[in-house]
Amino acid sequence: MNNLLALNPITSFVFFLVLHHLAIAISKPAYNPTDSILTNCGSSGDTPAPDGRIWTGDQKSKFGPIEQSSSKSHSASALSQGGSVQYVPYMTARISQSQFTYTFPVTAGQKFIRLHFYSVSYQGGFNRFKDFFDVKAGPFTLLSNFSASFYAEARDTYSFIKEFCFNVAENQQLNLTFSPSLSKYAFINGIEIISMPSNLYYTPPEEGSGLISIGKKEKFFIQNDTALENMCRFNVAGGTISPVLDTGMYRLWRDDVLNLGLVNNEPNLSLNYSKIPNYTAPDEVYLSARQLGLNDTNLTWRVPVDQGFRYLVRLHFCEFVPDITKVNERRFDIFIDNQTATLGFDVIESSGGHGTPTYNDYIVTAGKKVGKADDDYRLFITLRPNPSSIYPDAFLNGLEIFKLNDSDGNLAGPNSLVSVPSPPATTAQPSAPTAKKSSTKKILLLAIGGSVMGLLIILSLLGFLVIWRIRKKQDGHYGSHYKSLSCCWRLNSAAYIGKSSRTMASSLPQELCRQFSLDEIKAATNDFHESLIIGSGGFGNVYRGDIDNGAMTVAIKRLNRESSQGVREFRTEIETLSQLRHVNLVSLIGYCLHEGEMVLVYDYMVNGTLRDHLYDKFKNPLPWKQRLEICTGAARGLHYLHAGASNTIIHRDIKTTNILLDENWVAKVSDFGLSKIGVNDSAVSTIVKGTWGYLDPEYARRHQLTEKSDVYSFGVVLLEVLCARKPLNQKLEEEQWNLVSWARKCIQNENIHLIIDPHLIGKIAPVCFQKFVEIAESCVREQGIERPSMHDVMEKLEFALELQQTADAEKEKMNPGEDYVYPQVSFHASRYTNIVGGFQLDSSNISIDLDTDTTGQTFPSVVSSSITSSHGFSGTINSSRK
Ligand SMILES: *[C@@H]1O[C@H](CO)[C@@H](O)[C@H](O)[C@H]1NC(C)=O
Ligand SMILES: *[C@@H]1O[C@H](CO)[C@@H](O)[C@H](O)[C@H]1NC(C)=O
Ligand SMILES: *[C@@H]1O[C@H](CO)[C@@H](O)[C@H](O)[C@H]1NC(C)=O
Ligand SMILES: *[C@@H]1O[C@H](CO)[C@@H](O)[C@H](O)[C@H]1NC(C)=O
Ligand SMILES: *[C@@H]1O[C@H](CO)[C@@H](O)[C@H](O)[C@H]1NC(C)=O
Ligand SMILES: *[C@@H]1O[C@H](CO)[C@@H](O)[C@H](O)[C@H]1NC(C)=O
Ligand SMILES: *[C@@H]1O[C@H](CO)[C@@H](O)[C@H](O)[C@H]1NC(C)=O
Ligand SMILES: *[C@@H]1O[C@H](CO)[C@@H](O)[C@H](O)[C@H]1NC(C)=O
Ligand SMILES: *[C@@H]1O[C@H](CO)[C@@H](O)[C@H](O)[C@H]1NC(C)=O
Ligand SMILES: *[C@H]1O[C@@H](CO)[C@H](O)[C@@H](O)[C@@H]1NC(C)=O
Repeated sequence: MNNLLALNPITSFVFFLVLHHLAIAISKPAYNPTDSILTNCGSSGDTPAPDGRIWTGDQKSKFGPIEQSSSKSHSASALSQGGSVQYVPYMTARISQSQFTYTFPVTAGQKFIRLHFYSVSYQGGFNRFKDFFDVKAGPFTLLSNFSASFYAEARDTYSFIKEFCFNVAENQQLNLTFSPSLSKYAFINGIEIISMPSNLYYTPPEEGSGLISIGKKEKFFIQNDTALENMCRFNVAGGTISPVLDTGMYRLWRDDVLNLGLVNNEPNLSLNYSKIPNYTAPDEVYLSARQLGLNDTNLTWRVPVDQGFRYLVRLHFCEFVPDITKVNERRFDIFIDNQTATLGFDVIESSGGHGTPTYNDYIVTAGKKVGKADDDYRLFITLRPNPSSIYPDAFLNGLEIFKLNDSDGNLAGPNSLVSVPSPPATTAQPSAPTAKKSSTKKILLLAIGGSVMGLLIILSLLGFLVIWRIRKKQDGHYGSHYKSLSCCWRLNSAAYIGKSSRTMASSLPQELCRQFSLDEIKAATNDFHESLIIGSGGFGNVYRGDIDNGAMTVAIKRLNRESSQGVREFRTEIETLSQLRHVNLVSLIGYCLHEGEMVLVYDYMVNGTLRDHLYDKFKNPLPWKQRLEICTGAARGLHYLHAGASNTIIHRDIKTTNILLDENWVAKVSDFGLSKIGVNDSAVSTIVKGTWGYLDPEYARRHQLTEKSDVYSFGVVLLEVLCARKPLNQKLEEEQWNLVSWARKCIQNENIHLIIDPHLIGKIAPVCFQKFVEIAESCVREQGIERPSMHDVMEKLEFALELQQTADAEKEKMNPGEDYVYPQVSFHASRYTNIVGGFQLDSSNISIDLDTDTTGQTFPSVVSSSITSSHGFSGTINSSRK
């Protein structure tokens, strides 16, 4: 377990927690699907997802797609990656303005079909909100006149999964056809087909079976001629269960997030599956329940559904409370859609015993098909104590709801109607997901999803890492296979950038994220020639170099020999870093480890550092909107490091020279994770690392590193972008040396508008200015606890950008083509009473990059500083330049 121990303590701890769940899932899922097809649409080759499953690209694949007309469908990459959406299968899509069909040669039987969508704009001019299409599977219409963008927008999300159940008869193929509406387009990011045990959701035809049909006498049978669509799947009161931890079918069980009743669980009880098969639901579903609170009269779940359809409602129960072992102790009534479903239900009576899981199925027709359909129809599931019960109580462990096809084979409900946010994204520039303020339809299901998704992704990433490490240990072949696979990620990201110079990459797949020889590196950098140095920092010099006979330009970072740690740690670290993929992170291509040289090879960023475009260098000043876009992008990258990656990564050295810009001016955070490589690990707790001027005062004081230290540094970046000033400039009056103290003072005095970059005067919409200053101010607060999370910063910046775009669009509408000027307004600080300047630093070992003179160069390693300050920074620094 050396690999595990090499990770930081927090991660190891979380690993430990997750491990024991995973061990069960890995060793022996209760069900093993015969078909398991994962298609990564618009992509080629095999790519692993964070949960360890391998997605296969649809290019040159045996499954299609088959085009109907001569105009072919495209493989396109998403133009943005918001929040913590997974790379696979979401970053590429199959996209087309004409019909295309996938044909899957599957075995006979009942299957899950999961369609994965990521609704953003795509390469090739496929803009968001321009998609409208039908999806058909055999005789069934799964989606009709469907717009993934509108659907996502109405649910405040970007990525979502539509899950269907479908029976494939003997010798039948499964055809999935995507047909765009006239002059619109259809797209799909991922298709998942997984077998399910027979009659898990379908009804066996035997006598005596058949489902209760609410309000009707006859029993109902879900037969092979029926298709289902999942509407919700809750692990009631138990937290989200990620697909890897399901019983083998990769179903996602969400937390029901109901603020009602009492939560009860018995995690160590061993269950007796004598009533239902053990693959029905994970044990966790049956070992947690929501029961009536003291003053509650009932438990009610309201699930949004489409009116007029028939639904299968499955309620999962298991009596696990130790004191309740007999019939009649907890007896309750069940109502569905305000109609009586079962009166006097008793779980022990029905299941046959304590600790024995069971479920009840009901068929209900939601509402009546009268006149206009209700856009916001909710199915009510209500449990109420039965008067004959010893304890007046009711409880539920799990809930699943499926929609059944109508008599025309249709499953599609009306589309979500929301207004398109203005202005629509029409630029060729990558326009990233922006914050949404209002949606006409707040949906329980996805409102829940949003809050849980992050955790889920972290969980599945962790799971993936664990699986990967375990498998690597057990099976060397898998390990090396994986390594070559992880290179595909790199391939995808090259495709994403979509420039001819980069697409070269596709001709050398296995060799990316690779190990370079020292000779190769020397050849690329002309033996580390000074003229090729493009930057330098605490870790060493950065060179520009051409590799593969000039086919590709890269940035080569040569780490200082003396600052580096052991070879094994270095390698472990690199493996971790090379798995971090995000549009707003600089990609690590490979490394070289030879004769004590440690070298990292990165994508080369044509437009250099953000700082280069702010001051000192004579370049065209960046327009305000572009600065906002860059800040938003950098915030996304940083948020991904904090929350979206396999474990929390604190950057520790956020500054404008570590935010790089590619040829499309997309911001890329660089140098993440290097703080771990660059210093001896044992010293981490005693040596404060960072860059002077960006350093979190709380961290400097207490030596406690948290994500909030990055937030502070990011706040400094925001101020730098707004004011085009260095964080520290001792050429100014003493009061102004430290940008943060000075800016805070100006904010307090409501004259921050007087110190902004002169190039920006008249260019910032007042509402946007207000928001931006508010964000920056909150980031650089004294106490970490008062600062927002990177997630909040990201969302607020997206909002600020939207405010600016809306204001610009209005100005443009009033005076097309003409220049416009915004009035200059001051920031109102009245709401910010806790703005105080100055802080104290004890004498401590501080190792910092001293970001000083006008060349933009930084000087490494300042050791032993003793600083006391009550107003901004002052004091003594015993610096030693190397
Ligand atoms: C599930 O039950 C089957 C038999 O019904 C058994 O063979 C299998 O080991 C069980 N799986 C788990 C994970 O308990
Ligand atoms: C439904 O299909 C499954 C597998 O495809 C088969 O085992 C089962 O017998 C079928 N049921 C009926 C009633 O035909
Ligand atoms: C598809 O949906 C859009 C928006 O909901 C609507 O304007 C359009 O008329 C619909 N088209 C069809 C063919 O139903
Ligand atoms: C599926 O598509 C293939 C190829 O287009 C066709 O031959 C086959 O008949 C289709 N199967 C079904 C069930 O529609
Ligand atoms: C469950 O078992 C674990 C150890 O196996 C123990 O630490 C934990 O306290 C137990 N939980 C309960 C609620 O008994
Ligand atoms: C329940 O109701 C009683 C009496 O009305 C009240 O005193 C008590 O605070 C309530 N408990 C809760 C948890 O609301
Ligand atoms: C369920 O409880 C809520 C609040 O306790 C109450 O308003 C509602 O009328 C109850 N519904 C039923 C069907 O008892
Ligand atoms: C069910 O009852 C609730 C109030 O108890 C109501 O809001 C809802 O509209 C009812 N649903 C139907 C289908 O009548
Ligand atoms: C499980 O439940 C069945 C039926 O109630 C019972 O016959 C069996 O003994 C139980 N098994 C265990 C291990 O308790
Ligand atoms: C789906 O619904 C069932 C009943 O629920 C019907 O019997 C099927 O005919 C229907 N399937 C199609 C393709 O219409």
